[in-house]
Amino acid sequence: MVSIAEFSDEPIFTIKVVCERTGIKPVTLRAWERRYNLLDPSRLENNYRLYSDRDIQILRWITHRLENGLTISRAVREYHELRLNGIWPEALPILQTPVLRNPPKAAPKEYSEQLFTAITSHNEIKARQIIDTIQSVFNLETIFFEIFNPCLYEIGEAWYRGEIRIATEHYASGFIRGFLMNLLQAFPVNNRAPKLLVGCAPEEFHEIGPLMLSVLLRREGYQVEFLGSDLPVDDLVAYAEDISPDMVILSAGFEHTARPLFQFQEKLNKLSPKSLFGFGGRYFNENSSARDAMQGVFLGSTLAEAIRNVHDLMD
Ligand code: B12
Repeated sequence: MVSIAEFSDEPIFTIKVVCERTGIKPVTLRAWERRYNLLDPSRLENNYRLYSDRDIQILRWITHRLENGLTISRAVREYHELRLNGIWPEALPILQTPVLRNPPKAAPKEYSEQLFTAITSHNEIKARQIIDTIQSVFNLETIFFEIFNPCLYEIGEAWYRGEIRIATEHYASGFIRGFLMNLLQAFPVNNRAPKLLVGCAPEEFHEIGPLMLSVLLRREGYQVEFLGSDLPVDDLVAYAEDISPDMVILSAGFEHTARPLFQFQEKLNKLSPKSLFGFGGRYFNENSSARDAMQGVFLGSTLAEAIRNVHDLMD
């Protein structure tokens, strides 16, 4: 993680370059400066503005807050408050630079099929190339929901029909899991944000759903710890007692993995301060009576819904 303070404050970039790199229109940038005292760029003799690398990082941080639904005045106020307390926000990973986006050459479905072919033929070089391409043209939601999920679904179906080996299915999930872990670690950890623990119910090994959720929640600015698969309930409660998370989020895909979760919220309620319990996953999507019977909050049948619900609960 890199603090914005670590970027150079030498004024070298014109407004044109800054706007290209941040995706902000010049007129908007000037308005933000005027109305909210956001930046104080140096001036050339002809009065042209000059910005630093640090200014660009500040603007990227601000636009990321806007993408998260904050108003500009609130985002700038948050930034100024941090600075008043002597804190520099963490820089966003370069991955998120909007100006890298090129128009896609094909629809997500097509990339999903290409990825399926590359992975099921164990062609890692091709799979890497596809990942590099999709990262430069699509946002994370498209990559997760429209490329990875259909690809994994097809892999599951092909495995079920006996068309691909178990080794291939493991290779596929390992490849995608690896990419998601790298992504998770590339996002800054925000120590001041609500703390969320995310993982799988006992004996549940399908961790890609909760891992995707962790990446998206960390991108939203939450302090997320991804704990992986097969978490024993009592150990998790003991860990929650140690670190007092705001919420523990667990995923279950089968009846037998969901069963131990029925007493989970009750166990969390004995802790002080209490932590919320959020749950989801294939089993709950398919069994409305189970999700109604469960104590805690069903976060939704999709990850996008889960993000919205976490926002509401954390507010
Ligand atoms: C990869 C994979 C595995 C890998 C997982 C590796 C890993 N590190 O994650 C391994 C090899 C371990 C595995 C094992 C098994 N698997 Co499997 N597996 C899959 C596969 C191919 C992809 C799963 C995946 O990651 N999908 C992508 C994610 C994002 O989707 P998702 O998990 O469905 O999650 C979505 C929602 O459920 C929700 N969600 C998920 N978690 C959460 C959490 C919260 C809080 C919220 C709000 C939402 C949410 O959001 C997601 C996006 O929409 C699926 C195929 C498929 N159709 O999904 C089969 C599949 C799920 N597996 C299946 C089976 C049968 C098994 C095994 C029983 C096989 C066996 N005989 O050993 C074991 C069970 C292991 C266990 N106890 O958990 C079946 C399940 C059938 C069923 N309905 O019961 C499937 C559907 C394959 C098939 N077509 O038959 N599997």
